[in-house]
Amino acid sequence: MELIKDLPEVFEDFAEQRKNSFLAVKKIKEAGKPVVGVFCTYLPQELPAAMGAAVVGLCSTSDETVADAEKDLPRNLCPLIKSSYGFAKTDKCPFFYFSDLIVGETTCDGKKKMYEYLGEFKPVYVMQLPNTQNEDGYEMYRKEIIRFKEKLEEHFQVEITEESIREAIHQKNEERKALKGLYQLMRLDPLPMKGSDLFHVLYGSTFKFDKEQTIAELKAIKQKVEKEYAEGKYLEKAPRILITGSPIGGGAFKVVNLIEENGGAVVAFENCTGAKSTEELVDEEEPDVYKALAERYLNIGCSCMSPNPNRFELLGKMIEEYKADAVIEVVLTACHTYNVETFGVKRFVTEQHGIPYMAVETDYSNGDVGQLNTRIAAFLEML
Ligand code: BJ8
Repeated sequence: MELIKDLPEVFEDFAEQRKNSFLAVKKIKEAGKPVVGVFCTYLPQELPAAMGAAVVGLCSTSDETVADAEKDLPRNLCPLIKSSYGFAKTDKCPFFYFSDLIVGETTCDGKKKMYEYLGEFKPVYVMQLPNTQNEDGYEMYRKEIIRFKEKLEEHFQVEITEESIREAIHQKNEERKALKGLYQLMRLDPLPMKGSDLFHVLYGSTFKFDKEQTIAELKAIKQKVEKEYAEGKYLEKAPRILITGSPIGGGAFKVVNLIEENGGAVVAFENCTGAKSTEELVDEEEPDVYKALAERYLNIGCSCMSPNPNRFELLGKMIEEYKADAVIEVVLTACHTYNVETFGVKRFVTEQHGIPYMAVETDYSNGDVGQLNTRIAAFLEML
């Protein structure tokens, strides 16, 4: 595939992709294709994909409906949870509206309790996610994955064959490789593109429904970036910042913008939407397809796991690979698991890797932009 548009325009298109997909999802519905709404990286998307469903991410990232949510939910709750609930309650999100089934997982306490109320607006199915990555946990999640497959079969009156799951695994792996191929360009120093542009592509691609085309597009973007780099188009040298923590699309993305506005270069995203959801492939050689899915998905190093060694392993690997000068952790307000983990992450980053670390707690509003700006500017100045 050859990219007709220039890179800035391509990045702009991806930044608008979520909104642009509203119409696409309507068309998918009209064509009689099922739509499955999902919340979390732990969900094996290969299963709905294997029955030909479109999978849409529902984690709402704006504070537009937070006030509506706060009429029912506590104010002191993670904005991602309030926003998700608010969009469902007010029916303002087309992805919620068109979802035939919404699937959540028992990740953090706030989210799993919110799903109980969400079930009053929409058909909701909850996967029981173990909180520990040990032998029993993998076996339990394997069973949960089979239970989820059976739920899909019953709900949509379809049969999901093992062959179709294998095909979906292969396609998802190809998508992961294409995403990884693109973000790994950020190992280069000086950088070939802005971290914010990269993020828009990573985030925007989750709202593209034609996966073959998306894979081809991602590969084409990579080629174009590489070509321009070889021709001498790259960014000026700047302190290289690695982002970790809670998911950061939408309202919380202000942190990335502030880092770049203050002269920092965001080189990598360890959190969901970045490497956490992409780095590891599903083993296509494993004879037991459900075991392969359980091992890949339960391995994700989210702070809802206790202990959570895989997060530290990935983070350490990325600090080295992307030659990070510092780590900034973004914690969504009232996200207790990530917040508690900042203590361990700080020690890991500063003591084991010898680079500075800062955690910022924020929500989807713009109320703290001034204060964040001051802190980020001071942090970058110190580097
Ligand atoms: S795998 S990061 S998408 S749970 S909702 S834990 S921010 S208090 S989103 Fe997540 Fe899956 Fe983990 Fe990724 Fe905190 Fe808010 Fe909970 Fe959250």
